Amino acid sequence: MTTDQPSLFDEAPTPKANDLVEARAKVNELHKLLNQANHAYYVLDDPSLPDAEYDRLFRELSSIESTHPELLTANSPTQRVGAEPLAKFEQVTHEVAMLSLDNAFDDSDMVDFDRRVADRLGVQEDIAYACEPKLDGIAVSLLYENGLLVRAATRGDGSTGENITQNIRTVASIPLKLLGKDHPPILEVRGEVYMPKNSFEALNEKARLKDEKTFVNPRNAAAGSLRQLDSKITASRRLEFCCYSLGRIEGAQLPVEHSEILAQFAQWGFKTNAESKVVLGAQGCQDYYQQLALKRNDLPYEIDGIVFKVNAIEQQQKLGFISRAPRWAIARKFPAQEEMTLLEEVEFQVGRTGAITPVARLKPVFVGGVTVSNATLHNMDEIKRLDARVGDTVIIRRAGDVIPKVVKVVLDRRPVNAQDIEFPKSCPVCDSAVERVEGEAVARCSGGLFCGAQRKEAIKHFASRKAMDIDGLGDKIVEQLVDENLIESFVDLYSLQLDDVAKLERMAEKSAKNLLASIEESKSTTFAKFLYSLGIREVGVATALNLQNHFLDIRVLVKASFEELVAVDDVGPIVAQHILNFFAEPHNQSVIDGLLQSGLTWPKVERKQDNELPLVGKTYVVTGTLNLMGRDQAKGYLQDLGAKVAGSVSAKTHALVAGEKAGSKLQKAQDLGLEILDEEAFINLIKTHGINHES
Ligand code: 5U1
Repeated sequence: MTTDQPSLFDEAPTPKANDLVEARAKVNELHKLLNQANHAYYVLDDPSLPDAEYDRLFRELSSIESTHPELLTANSPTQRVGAEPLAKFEQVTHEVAMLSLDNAFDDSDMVDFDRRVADRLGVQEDIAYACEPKLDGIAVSLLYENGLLVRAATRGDGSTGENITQNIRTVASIPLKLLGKDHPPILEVRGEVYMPKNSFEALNEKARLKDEKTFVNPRNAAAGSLRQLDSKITASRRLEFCCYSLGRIEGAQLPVEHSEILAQFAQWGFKTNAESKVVLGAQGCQDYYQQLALKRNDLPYEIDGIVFKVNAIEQQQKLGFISRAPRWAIARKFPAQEEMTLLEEVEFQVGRTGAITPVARLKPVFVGGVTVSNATLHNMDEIKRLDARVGDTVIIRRAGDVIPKVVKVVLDRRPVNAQDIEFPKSCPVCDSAVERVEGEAVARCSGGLFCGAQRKEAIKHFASRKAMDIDGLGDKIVEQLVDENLIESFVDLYSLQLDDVAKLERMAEKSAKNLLASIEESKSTTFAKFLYSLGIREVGVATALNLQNHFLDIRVLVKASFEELVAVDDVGPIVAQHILNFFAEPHNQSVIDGLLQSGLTWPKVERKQDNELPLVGKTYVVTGTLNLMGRDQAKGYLQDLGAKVAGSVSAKTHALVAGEKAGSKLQKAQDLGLEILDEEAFINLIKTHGINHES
């Protein structure tokens, strides 16, 4: 009989062997601690150790491994940094084929699917379906022997894939050693490796700065990162893994429902999708699809649809497969976010700050749920990087509500007469010289408010809701007023006469009167709104509020030095310089004087005492739709009470204000156990501190 207990008859260990025994025990303990910390950080999004402690344990393990190389194993937490580059990927035969999925494109496809399932099973009652988002990544299969990761493979053609074990070991959310207990001798887990949206943006931004090729979408970035022979490159990319099904199991049994199998996988340390849910019947599937469609843009990863699977494994087995797709699952697709179309023309638009942006005029194409005929090309560097020419076939991407952009040129389809795109040498609107600041990608018209385009944009900004909020002064009216030479700057708005306004196109006398009344009404404002409306570069609503609360008086602000400006919360050297430049410009000085002489006023701003800033030191995040106020208004109230308002939820967030249709931020706040205030609770909070949102 063998036992782990030392025998009385064992020879006494030599000091060296003793040292090794101790080192082995320490290595095992460090593996356990680091694996648990990794799981808490990357899978649960709930760090269990401070970074400094994690680093200390990691260094301790590395140091033991370098003194005792015999204790270094492939599954050590130190081995996630990548290994020696491979010459090529070996082929892997999948013992159980990796399936693909049939697609459903609309509600009726889903109803048909549900009917087929019920008919084949011969059941009358609603079928239970496990549903979850379909991640837009790369399918992989992970093989564990006795709880240790021994092989990872791509899907390939479903029967044969590529061995990408070295690369997969670098993905922090994949357990190298299963957590928990009762690990089957053989377990194959399948799921998707993907790149979260923020990692994708950061990776592309880095590539742009280095003038390198960018990835078209997060899926391509994930694929490109996984198919690297040098796993150190994979290690440098932030990939994640989410499991969605069993490949095979030997020597143990799993639960009898898909949703319970996923719960078991989570126990063993795998990330499963937080949005997963079991619903009943075709109606349940449709409701789930609608809910996820609303959340889609807020999720931290890209999805291209929803996967619905019959939840009972016994029913799955009865249903079986047709060719490579199971009869018990279907992918309900969302509208495509990328399409191909023709680049018909490039126009150059001049913005409020003079930035000249090339805009692609496209043959209209349906993408991301809308018809798109314009897309941004950002700047000249981007046009060069894409190598775009007029006449090219291009790929347009419209993800979420963001402006559609040209992400790729299909070079194979380039016609012989495709034309180079020339950047204008002078402003296309006012003919002033074009300036390009060293190191900046943006070229600007130097005409300032002499340029009609900049003037129009400045006035539109001045009148906008978060600025002077002039009801009825829409973009078209501003354009007419400038084109008819009725106004040159926003000061002139305050001397407009009824006759001037009434002669504009499609302007009835009543509307003209209403517009003049709104202009008059806008004279009572706040210091912060006034500052924001001036359109100083990089001074948004939050910065304007900070400037107001710091300087209290415009006469003090316009004379502030660089040092005084950078002392304001969230004002860095660049913003401070923009503010200085703005107030130093004689034209801007006369605009400010003119506005004040026209009668613009605001209540005196008093310095708040510390006891009037009850939320000082607390960070809030506001998300979702609030019914009784805008999100900016809610943020303003929080700032008035001394709170900091952040854009994303983290362990440092004090509380989340969550309106309707709150998405991933709400989920994250719940996962982190943060305080969550609905609109009513938020209104009560500000009320207890003397703010009434109705007044
Ligand atoms: N979320 C999810 N994606 N996905 C892809 N589940 C899922 N299941 C799949 C595939 C190919 O296949 C199973 C039906 C085995």
